Amino acid sequence: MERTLVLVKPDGVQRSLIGEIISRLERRGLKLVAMKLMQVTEDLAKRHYGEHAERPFFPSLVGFITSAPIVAMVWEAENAVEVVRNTIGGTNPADSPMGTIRGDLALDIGRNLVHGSDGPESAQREIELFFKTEEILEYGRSNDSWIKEL
Ligand code: D4T
Repeated sequence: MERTLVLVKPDGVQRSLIGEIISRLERRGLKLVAMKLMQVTEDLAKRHYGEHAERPFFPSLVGFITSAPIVAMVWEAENAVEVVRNTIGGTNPADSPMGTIRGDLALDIGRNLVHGSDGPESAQREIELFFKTEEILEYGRSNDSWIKEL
């Protein structure tokens, strides 16, 4: 089963939107397999956003993600990466459709509430940055057959 990393960024925690964001992913049917409230260090931020190191917004991105606690999660589903990206909406909330997390709850690209891995390889790399193997749980849900035809 595919897994993806989701972060409720500092703006989501400060705006008391942790529950709202988790709720949308839960209601979609994805399975939560790991979660923690944590402070991102500068080192972790730079590794997580390494692909943007040369971009002009990199320093403010690192400053923002380390500015206050975040919630890090691993969600599981078939095509979890794509499903989560679609649920979150586009990078710029101003262009995100209504019904998406960013389209409904955010306005600014630098305060876009939530992160979702952008592909299966980056998901694996990011999950390993944020979680130890033993922190990711395997369990069944009694309603699985009502979410997915098995
Ligand atoms: P994240 O990684 O936060 O889920 O966002 P996306 O996957 O949707 O978008 P991204 O990797 O291209 O950008 C990472 C992060 O940088 C911020 N950003 C991005 C910014 O502040 N200014 C910009 O011009 C861009 C492109 C927003 C998300």
